[in-house]
Amino acid sequence: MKRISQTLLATLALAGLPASAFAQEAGGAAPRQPRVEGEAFTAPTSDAAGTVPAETEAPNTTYKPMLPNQTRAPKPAEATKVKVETVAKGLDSPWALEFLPDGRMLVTEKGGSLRIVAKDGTAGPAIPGVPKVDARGQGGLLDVALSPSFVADRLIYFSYAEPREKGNGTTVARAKLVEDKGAARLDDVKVIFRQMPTYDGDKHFGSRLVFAPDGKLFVTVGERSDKGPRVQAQDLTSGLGKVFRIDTDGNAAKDNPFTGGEKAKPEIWSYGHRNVQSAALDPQGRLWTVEHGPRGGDELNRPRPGVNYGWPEVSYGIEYSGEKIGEGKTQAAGTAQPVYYWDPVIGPSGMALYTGDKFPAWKDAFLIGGLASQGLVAVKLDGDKVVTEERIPLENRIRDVKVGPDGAVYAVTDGPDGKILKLTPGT
Ligand SMILES: [Ca+2]
Repeated sequence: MKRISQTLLATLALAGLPASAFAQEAGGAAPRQPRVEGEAFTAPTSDAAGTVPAETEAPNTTYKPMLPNQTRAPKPAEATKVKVETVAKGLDSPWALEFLPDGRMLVTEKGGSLRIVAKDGTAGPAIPGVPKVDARGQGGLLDVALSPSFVADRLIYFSYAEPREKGNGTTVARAKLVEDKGAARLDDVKVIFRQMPTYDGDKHFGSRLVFAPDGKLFVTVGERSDKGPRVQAQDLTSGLGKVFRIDTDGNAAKDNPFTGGEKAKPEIWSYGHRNVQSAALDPQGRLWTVEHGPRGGDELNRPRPGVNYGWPEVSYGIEYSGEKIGEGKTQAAGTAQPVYYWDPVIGPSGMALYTGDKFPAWKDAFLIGGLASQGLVAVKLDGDKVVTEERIPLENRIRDVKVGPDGAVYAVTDGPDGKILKLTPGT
C-alpha cells in the first residue's frame, strides 16, 4: 500500500500527526482512526446559511483551503439588524474592556492608563499603580481580566509591553483593585509572568488573558514579527509565538503538555502562533483564538495542548511584499490546520462568545473585533466547524468586544478618540 491518499494525509495533518503515524501502520491492519474531531471532510450546513460568502473582496493569495468552509463561509440568509449607540468617547487608544460585576467598565488604554467607565459613559481618572509600559508601536497596556473570584478578592490581571533591559516583552501582572471614598487604586501589584526572551522591537506583543473554568489563566502572545525572532514560534525553549497556561501565581499548570523537561518551557500550551490578539472560551469552556496572520492569513484556531499551529512554516497568507512565507506551504504533517482563515485579513482584536438573549441569531457565536475589516465578525460554529460568517460594519477599527450583563454587545474602537459602542437589536 504505497499510495497514501491525499485525504488521509490531509486528515493526519489536520490532526497534528506526522504522515509516519500512518506509514507505520500501513503494512498491518486497518489504520487507526485519526484524531480529528467530527467529520472533517463533510461540508457543514446550517438552516440559517445563505448562498454567498460574507467576504466580498478578492483574495490576496491563490491558495486554496484544505477543508470545506475553512474560509469564505456563507453569510446568514438573513442579516442581523443592529442599532449602534455610542456610550463612551474620548478614550485614548483603548485596548481592552472588561465589565465589573456592577455593570461599570474597566478599560485599558494603550499609553498605560487603566480607567473605570461609569454606566453613563463617564471615564474616571487614570487608576494609580499601573507599572510603566513600553507604548511604542504595537506595545502598551494591553488586556485585562478579572479574577474568577473578583467579588471576594478584587484581583485583576493585566498584560503589557514591559520595558526591560535591552528591549521589551509581554508581561502579566496581578493587582488588587481598591476603591476607597470614590477613588480607585491598584495595591499589591505583582508581576506573575514574563514572556521570554526579551527582544528589542515594537511589534507582535499579543495579547489576551482568558480564565478557563478550572481557574487556570491562558495568556496569548506574539512572536515579535521580525524574521529573526519569529522562527522561535517553532522553538519550545522560547516564549515567542505561544499560548501559555499558568496558575494565578504565574506557575506552569501542572498538567500542561511540556512539563518535566529542559527542552521546553512548561508554561506552553500550544505553539506555532504568530500574533494572537483574540481569545475566548466556547460554551464547553474550551479556548479558541484568532491570530493576525500575514497578508491573507488571519486564523481561527482551537488551541489544543502540545499542538503546533504551523507559523512561520505553514500559513495561508503571504508576506506583505508578496513573497511566499517560507516554502509557501498551507499544510504540513505535524501541524494543525486553522479551523478557519481570512483572506483578505480582518485584523483580529478582541473576541467574545455571545451568551446574551438580545440577539438570538448570535447565540453561542463568536464575535471577533476587526481592525482592518472595521467592524465585528460573527462566526457561528457547528461543533468545531464554521457554518456562517457575518460582518457587522461599524466604520471604525474595532479593538475589543464584550457582551454586557444586559445582553447587549459592546465594541471598543481603536485610536486617539476611542469610543465604546453599544449594539442592540434594531436599525
Ligand atoms: Ca496556523
